[in-house]
Amino acid sequence: MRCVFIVMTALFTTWVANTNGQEVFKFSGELRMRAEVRDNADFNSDRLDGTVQVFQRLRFAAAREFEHGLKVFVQLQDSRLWGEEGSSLNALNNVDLHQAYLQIDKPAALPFDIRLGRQPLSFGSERLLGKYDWHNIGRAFNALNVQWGSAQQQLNFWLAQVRDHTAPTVARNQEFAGAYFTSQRLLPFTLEAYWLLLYDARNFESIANPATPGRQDEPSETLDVHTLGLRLSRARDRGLQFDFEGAYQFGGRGFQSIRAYGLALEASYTLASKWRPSLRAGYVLGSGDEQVDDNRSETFSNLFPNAHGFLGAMDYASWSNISAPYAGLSFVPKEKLAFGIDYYLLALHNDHDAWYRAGGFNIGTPQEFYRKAVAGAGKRLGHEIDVHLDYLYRERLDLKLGLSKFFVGEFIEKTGGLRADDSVWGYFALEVKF
Ligand SMILES: [Ca+2]
Ligand SMILES: [Ca+2]
Repeated sequence: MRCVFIVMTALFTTWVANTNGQEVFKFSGELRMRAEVRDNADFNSDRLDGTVQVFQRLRFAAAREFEHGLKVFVQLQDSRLWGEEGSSLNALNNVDLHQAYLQIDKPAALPFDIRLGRQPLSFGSERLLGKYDWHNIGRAFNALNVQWGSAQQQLNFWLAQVRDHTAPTVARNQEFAGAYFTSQRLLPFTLEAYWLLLYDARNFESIANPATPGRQDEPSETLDVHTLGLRLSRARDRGLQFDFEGAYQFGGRGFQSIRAYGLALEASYTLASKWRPSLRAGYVLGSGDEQVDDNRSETFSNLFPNAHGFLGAMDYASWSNISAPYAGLSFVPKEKLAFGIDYYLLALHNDHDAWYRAGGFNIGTPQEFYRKAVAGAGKRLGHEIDVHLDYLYRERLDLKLGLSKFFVGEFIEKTGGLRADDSVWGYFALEVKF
C-alpha cells in the first residue's frame, strides 16, 4: 500500500512539474466492439457453419516528446473474442505491446528522421503494405524506418524482422525491406514509386509443403521476392478522381523463378450537390500461375496488405490470381453520416492456379487458399453485393453497419461436389476513440 502511495505521489509530482513545461505525456485510446454474423463460408447449405462472433479491441497509448526532436510512443493492446475466456472468472494473458518506438528527428543535423522499434508500416493504397486495422490485432513490424524529405515529398526506407529463428517457437528467418517514394509536388496528383523485398529462409524447394523447415539455409531453397511498383492517383472532394497502380514481382522461390504482376485501376466521380453522390468503378488484376509444377512461379503476392474490403467486404478474394471488375455508389447526406452500395464480379485470372483468400499468396501454405483450381471448372468465382453505413453518434461513438451477400459462380459450383450455395455476412461495430 505504501509502495502504491509513493508511486502515485511520484507520478502526480511529475505530472504537475511537467504541466509547466512542454514535456508532458499524451494519452490516447480506442475501444472497439464488432459483432459479425457469417453463414455458409463453406458454400454448402448441408453443412452448418454459421457463426456469430463479437470481437473486442482496446488500445491505449502514451506518447512523450522531448526537446531536440526526440519522441517516444508506446501502445498497449488487448484483443479478444467475447467468450474466449471460457469462464466469467478466467483471465487471458493477451495484453500485448502493439507499438513501441522511439523517433529521432534529424540526428546530428542530418536530413532524415529515424523511427526505431515496433511500429506499423503503411504506404499508398495499402494493397501491399498496410496496418490492416479491420483485423482484431492489426499489423505491426519490428523495424528501423528512415524518412527523408518534407511533407510534400518523402522517401522512406525500412528494414523489418518478421521472423527470427533464434526465438523459441520460430523456425527460419523472415525479413522485409523496402523503399517508398511519395511526391505531392503536383497536387492534386500524387505519384508513388516503390521497391519491396521479402526474404524467407524456409524451405521452398518442395512446392507441396514450403513451410516445412528444411536443412541448413540454402540459397536454392529460400524465397526472395522483389516488388517494383508505381502508383498515380488524384484525390479530391468532388469531381473526377482516379487511382492507378501497377506492380511487377521477380526473384526466386526455391528452384522456381518468380515472374508476376498486378494492376489496380479505379476512377470515381463525386458531385458537389446535396448528399454528395459518388460513383466509382474499377478493375483489379493479379496474375496467376499457368503451370504449377514448372520452374516459374507466376502468382502475384499481395505481401502484407490491408486485407479487408478491396475485393468485397466479405473478403473472399485477394490480389493473387484474380480478375475483378467492380462498381460502387455512395452518399454523404450529412457530415456524420455516409452509406453506400458496392458490386464485385470475381473471377480467377488463371484456371490452373488456386483461389486465394484475402491475405493472398505469400509463402504457399494451404491456409492461404480456399480451393485449388480444377481443369474445366471455369474461372468465375461469383459476385458480391455489399451495403454499408457509417454514422458518428455523439461526437465520439462511431457506429458502423454492413450487410453482404456472395452469389456463387461456375467455379464454386463445379468444385463444390453436390452443393454450391450462396453466402451471407453482416456486422455491427461500435468504436470510440478517446
Ligand atoms: Ca454451410
Ligand atoms: Ca508455374
